[in-house]
Amino acid sequence: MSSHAVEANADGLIGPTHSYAGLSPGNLASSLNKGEASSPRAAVLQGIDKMKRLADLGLPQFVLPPHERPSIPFLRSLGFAGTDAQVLERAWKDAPSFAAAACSASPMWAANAATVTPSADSQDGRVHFTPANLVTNLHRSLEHEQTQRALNALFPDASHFAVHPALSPVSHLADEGAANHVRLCADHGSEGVNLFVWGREAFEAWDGPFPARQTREACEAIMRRHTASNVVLARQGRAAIAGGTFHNDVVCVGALDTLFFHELAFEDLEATKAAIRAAAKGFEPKFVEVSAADLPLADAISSYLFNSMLIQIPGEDRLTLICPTETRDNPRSHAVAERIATSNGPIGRVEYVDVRQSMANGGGPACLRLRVVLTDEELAATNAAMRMTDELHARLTMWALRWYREELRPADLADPALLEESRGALDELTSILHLGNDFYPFQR
Ligand code: SUG
Repeated sequence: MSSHAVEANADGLIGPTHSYAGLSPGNLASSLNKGEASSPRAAVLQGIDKMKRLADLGLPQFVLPPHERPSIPFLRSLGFAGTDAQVLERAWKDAPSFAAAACSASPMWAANAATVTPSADSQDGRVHFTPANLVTNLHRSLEHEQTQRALNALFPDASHFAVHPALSPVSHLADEGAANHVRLCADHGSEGVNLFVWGREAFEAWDGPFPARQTREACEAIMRRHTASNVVLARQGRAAIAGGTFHNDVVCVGALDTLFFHELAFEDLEATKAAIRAAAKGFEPKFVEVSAADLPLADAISSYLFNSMLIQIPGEDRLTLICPTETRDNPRSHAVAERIATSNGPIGRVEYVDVRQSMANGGGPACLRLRVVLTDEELAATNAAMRMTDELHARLTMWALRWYREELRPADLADPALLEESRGALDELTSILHLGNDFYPFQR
């Protein structure tokens, strides 16, 4: 059965501690920019503007709130005691790597917030969410509980939505959410193909130079709990991971019947394509493949051509690819993007968006958003206060200008005034987004 459905986006609002701490081995941008000064204010404004742009194109757009950072509860769990300011000071003195992890604004990358199965693909007819445990990196492993809370706030109606807890936070079940999942379909409301991409097996002795962040078994567990139909499991290319592809969405994006990817994305490309074709019901998948000769992997990763949003603008026949401005700045990537748009294939247009602050940590336009396919009835059951409108855009802009610092150096993360500013910002945000006054640990 197929009903009318749309693809909504929920973007992570960038938090006041946005910084470059070099926390993610295998994510080359994060390592390269370690120690640089960041601009939390520019970052959050770029994110807010991107959300408005998508909303203006006619796609439902939601805001996922930042998490409480620095995470004082996490530092207390390590035995640091005293006032909150003392906890922070002692942690920076005795365990600086843990303190840095407690400060990361990484929940901004909502593609890693959860894996989503739309109701058209689940047996009980509900939309299923599993927050990603993100166990591979310490700073990201702190996210899933608050993410679950945020998803419950946005999707509160249990008759339409099932928000599961994260998988057990162990390396065997390492999960990075929707960044390793692609859904292809004839139209959003009909049954799709769920492509899960994994980097290693739970009990495999992994010997790659960089971590493989998703296990096959994590994908299988999610598929089972979501009762997802039509699943294709594909191994991520080992060479891609070794080259800096820490998530599949760095080299691959799909929408409707189209899969756009780099030739090194999958370990066995032909088998992956055959499995997708066999699983597709009522449509013929279209593959838009970019060769390493046209675009070396290193250029794909530094320019993030594939970490783009592939969307169908209402009323248009062909898809639009929304790339980061870095794609335009790289001559090879730019040439590929322009050729695709003029080649009469499924992608008819390329646009560029400035998310440079996030990009410097390896987070492009596609990293910042979680896609959620919703029927009209499900859309009506979401929390309307979290939906981007002109009014919310104006309010969030004023809010950011009031609370966010223009510049932040890594050493500033230890400043107790930053903790106070962050809490002030988040406290006000809970009333803007109607989250209640016990949404964050510091409010409880
Ligand atoms: O997990 N960077 C994130 C970027 C996530 C991008 N998401 C997707 N590709 N879907 C990560 O590696 C760096 C933070 C720092 O180094 O301060 C960081 O966490």
